[in-house]
Amino acid sequence: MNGRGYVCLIWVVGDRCAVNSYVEAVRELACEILELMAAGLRVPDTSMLSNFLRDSDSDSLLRLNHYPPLQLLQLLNTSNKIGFGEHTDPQILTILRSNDVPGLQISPQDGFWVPVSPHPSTAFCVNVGDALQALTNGRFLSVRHRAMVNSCRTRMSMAYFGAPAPNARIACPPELLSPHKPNLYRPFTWDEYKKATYSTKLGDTRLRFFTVQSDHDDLSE
Ligand SMILES: O=C(O)CCC(=O)C(=O)O
Repeated sequence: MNGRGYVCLIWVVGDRCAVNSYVEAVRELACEILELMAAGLRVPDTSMLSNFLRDSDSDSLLRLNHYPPLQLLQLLNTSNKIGFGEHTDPQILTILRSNDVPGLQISPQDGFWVPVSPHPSTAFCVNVGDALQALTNGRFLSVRHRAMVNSCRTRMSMAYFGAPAPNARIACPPELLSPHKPNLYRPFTWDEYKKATYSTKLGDTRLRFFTVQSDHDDLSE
């Protein structure tokens, strides 16, 4: 268990393990959603987003989260109700599924949190990640979210994070740019973005390092 009161396990997608067929199914779901998004944006190549996830070097991963109930945490002298602190997902698209214990909240605007009801047998929660925000020049926005612990029940969730390959170039296609909608983000590689992610705090907005205006920003500031 880590200091934030939850346990998390990470599988690097592509390893041989029992969860591979689940990962393949959710990757396919993520790809279909991305193809519909690309069609909705009228991008001529509708697989231009899903191709990042289909790449054999894709850096996608599956994370399993386990949030013990607050009652149990209090016995261990930790009473933090926040199981997973607020953040945006750095990747392209997240497909999240949980048991029937609520806890996920999204923040459409600063300081305002909306609970997301779990529907374990019927629904996935789909989050736009930072890389998709950059790829669509801000048309789809990366959603800030967090997970709260339940007072008496254990919450479990599993999140598939669809990501590009390390050397993939994240750049908005020219069809989405115009003099009225100039590029908001400079092109970057997924590797560069991951470095920015790991050198900042969980809740930081890392896309600000890649905005066109912040070309000269220093990550160490
Ligand atoms: O457990 C949840 O509902 C949220 C998990 C999450 O945000 C994450 O794993 O990045």
